[in-house]
Amino acid sequence: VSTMRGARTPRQLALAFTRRLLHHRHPQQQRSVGIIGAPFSKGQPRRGVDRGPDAIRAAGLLHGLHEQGCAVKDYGNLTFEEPPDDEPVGRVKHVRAVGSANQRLSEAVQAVKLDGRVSLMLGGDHSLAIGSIHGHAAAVGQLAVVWVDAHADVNTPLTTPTGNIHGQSMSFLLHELHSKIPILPNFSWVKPCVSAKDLVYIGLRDLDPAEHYTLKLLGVKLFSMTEVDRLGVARVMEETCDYLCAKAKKPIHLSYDIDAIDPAVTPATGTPAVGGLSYREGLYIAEHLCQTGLLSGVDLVEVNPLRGRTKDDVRSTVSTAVDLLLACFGRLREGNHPPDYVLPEP
Ligand SMILES: [Mn+2]
Repeated sequence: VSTMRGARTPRQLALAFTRRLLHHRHPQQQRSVGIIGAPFSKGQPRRGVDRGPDAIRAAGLLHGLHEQGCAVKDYGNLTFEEPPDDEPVGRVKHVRAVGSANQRLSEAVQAVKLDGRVSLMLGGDHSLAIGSIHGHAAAVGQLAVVWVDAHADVNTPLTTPTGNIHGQSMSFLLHELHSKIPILPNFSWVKPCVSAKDLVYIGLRDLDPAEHYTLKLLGVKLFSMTEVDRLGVARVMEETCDYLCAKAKKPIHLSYDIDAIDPAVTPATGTPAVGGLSYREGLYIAEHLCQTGLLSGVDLVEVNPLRGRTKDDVRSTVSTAVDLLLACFGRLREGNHPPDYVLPEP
């Protein structure tokens, strides 16, 4: 083989050089993805969000990931038990169901991480971020969390105006809020695992007073839609990554709520809020985080195929979710090619 190498013609050498150059411009390290479906809806009152995982698969997620050179393993959908007598605790609804579902999810995410893959959790409602982030942190240690959402989901069980746990997920995960969280059935396994300084919010526009107070009190970095308007999404992402990587490069967990995108594009979701990210801004966030090479866990939640008024509403929501995920795992709008691509010679 070594003599063959030495015998390469100038033309072959030039081609090999061009190929290396192309690879340099298109870094496409093989990405290994582990998909977990979490068809769970008890963190909020609307039925249908449990159909998210299968709708996203049916829209071609796995095919798309394969096409762009990812190694994909689908771990299938989790099944969840319905605890009997799941009465509200204080104002908080379905506590036991949410607690046990997230414990199961945490274990599933840990298994995917131990297999050496980027975990991709398809929800389901956003209460599932509790188990997903908990499991991710249990497997890899300290995380940076990028939470892309119209809402901050940081009410505590004592401040929640609705009792829905999908609006409280982050409160269970933050070290700084530990003393504000009451003891709840089926939640004893949850240990806070995220520091306020390792969290960035993008896309906020619908916060409760207690949530706004909490974020200011803890000094959480946030880019509301006002900052997205003022700075532009490119600067927002640059500042996000500078901030999170200031001290050390930690693995990044991206928790993407589809309602971060404007409901004109993604209407099939439970709590839409006008004035959201455009399709292009949404994609840019995913592309930028992919290119850090630090994405280690991803959630895509709150796609609810029963919430659209028309078939097109649902189609647009689900296909946007797929596009966001493909961008998370290497798809570029400029185009892609397989790493071993060779131009045919006449
Ligand atoms: Mn959310």
